[in-house]
Amino acid sequence: MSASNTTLTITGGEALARMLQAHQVGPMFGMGGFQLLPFYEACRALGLKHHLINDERCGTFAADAWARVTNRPGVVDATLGPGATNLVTGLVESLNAGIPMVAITGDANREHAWKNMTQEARQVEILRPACKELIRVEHTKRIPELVRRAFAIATSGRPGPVVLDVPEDVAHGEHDFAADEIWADPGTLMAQARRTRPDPDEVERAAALLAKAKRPMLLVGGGIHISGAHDALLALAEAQNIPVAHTMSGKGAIPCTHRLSLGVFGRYSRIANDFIAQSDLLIVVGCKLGEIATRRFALMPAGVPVVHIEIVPEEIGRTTRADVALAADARLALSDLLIALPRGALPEERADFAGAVAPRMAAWRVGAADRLESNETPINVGRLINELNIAMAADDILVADGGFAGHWGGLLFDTKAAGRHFIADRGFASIGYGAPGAMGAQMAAGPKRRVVGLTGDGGFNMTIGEIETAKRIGANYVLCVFNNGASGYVKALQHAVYGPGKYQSSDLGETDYAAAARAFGCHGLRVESPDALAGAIREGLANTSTPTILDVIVTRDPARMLPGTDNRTLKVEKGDRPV
Ligand SMILES: Cc1ncc(C[n+]2csc(CCOP(=O)(O)OP(=O)(O)O)c2C)c(N)n1
Repeated sequence: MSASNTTLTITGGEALARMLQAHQVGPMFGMGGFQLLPFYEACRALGLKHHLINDERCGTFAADAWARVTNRPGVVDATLGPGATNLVTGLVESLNAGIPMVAITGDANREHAWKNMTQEARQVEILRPACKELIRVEHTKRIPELVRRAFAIATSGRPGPVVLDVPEDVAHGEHDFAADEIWADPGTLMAQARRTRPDPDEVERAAALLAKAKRPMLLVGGGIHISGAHDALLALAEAQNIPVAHTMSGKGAIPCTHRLSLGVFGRYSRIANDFIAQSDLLIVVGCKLGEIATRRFALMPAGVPVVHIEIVPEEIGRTTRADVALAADARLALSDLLIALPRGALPEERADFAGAVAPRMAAWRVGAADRLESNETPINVGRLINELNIAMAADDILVADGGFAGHWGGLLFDTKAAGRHFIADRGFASIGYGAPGAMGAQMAAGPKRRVVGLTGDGGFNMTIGEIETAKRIGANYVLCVFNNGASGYVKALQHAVYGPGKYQSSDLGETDYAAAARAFGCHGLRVESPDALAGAIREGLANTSTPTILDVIVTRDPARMLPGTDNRTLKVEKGDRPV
């Protein structure tokens, strides 16, 4: 009998599982309930990797980080009602950051829906604005078609999360599927799917502007990773001698150690904003030019032409006037631009402009040495990041939580190779991403590549239960907890805006996170002295049999917590140390 006329009489839940298998999904994260039980049973029977998480929000964070490492859709599931509503924060992270994800939610049996069914909520309405698309599955027999649609939407255009909302009767109901209905379109298994080229006339205009520009710059966002456009970017930057600045999500666009790397631009700039002020052409790549990138829309200099390469056409011109719109996939647009440029010598001033990058960065490092090499106790966070720079391999990945972890990590961590080696949840900047994000990234990276997570104590308090998951599933990352006994970012802002001592609801109790980690069966080390950092990090990186939690006691002085000036605070108190 050929596959085409074999009949599979299976539940909707099994059809879902078989379709996910056809899409070659990685580990799935979820927490079950009655509605999706047939899906769970099919995962078991088919041998799919599915992991119980302790909180659905953390499931979405883990799936999001997994997707950032692989560019393939992360998969998460939740039961109806509270399970579904717990997905919201993670879905919005992926939506805003353009990360492909498929989320499956159980929903009420339609025979009794809206008769005060237990745990019932208007979850479709709650979830719809939190995702790129919500697909309500009304017929068991349509599951193959709708799963394919979910992957096509998740991976194309600006990728994003797609929710498949599956009522109980659809998941439990049976249908006679023809075996050849279970298939996946190979073009939709990962981002960037369905690449588009820019308008050739616009490419010519961009090339003409670039050919005569004396001080051009590339400003790069997270789209560079989604597109996998690193080689095309480097080829253009090197051939044309163009300095590259990036957002936090765009870190790794080119290696931070590259002679053309200006580091982060926008609110957390070191030297990049100064170069932007001198530039005569800005080429923006895969970046929304939002609040942080533009220093609350005050950064982009008037009168300097902007070429905007962006996959979502309507994003162009949304915050910043664009002179040339390359509405396209970043990789194709960058390579088309390079091809369209005239051969021959570059304008003379280019060498001076690009040549100034490395000495300026070196000078900045000298100025920051008091933090990077600080011997103070409690530990200076700059010293911690510097020790990670020394200890981590080019292929390793740093995952940073909201709060100071993202801020300090985005600023000071040096990627040594192009690619997504720094993952921060800048789509929504929720605290609580660090631990589950490190788990998802470690699952994606495999045991040979090491993942280090950074989290604040507040963010860790939110999600500590997920170290139980990490231990159970073998996500043996190293997690550094910035133990400052505070909702530190908030306390530092209160200090800067209202003055010393004017703190409200920003202190946390003292907690021994190393002991807590040991209680979960993980390796836990408390690090109180800067001299102990290097050894503790090495010990964590060498431990591939359990997660390692480093409880790092960092500064408790709110005057010294911010690594740089935050432009929302009008006055910066004496003692703040802008980097
Ligand atoms: C879910 C969520 N709630 C509130 C905030 C606002 N917020 C930003 S940083 C911060 C402090 C976080 O404290 P902690 O996790 O201990 O990190 P620290 O800043 O001290 O390093 C808060 C509350 C947020 N980003 N996300």
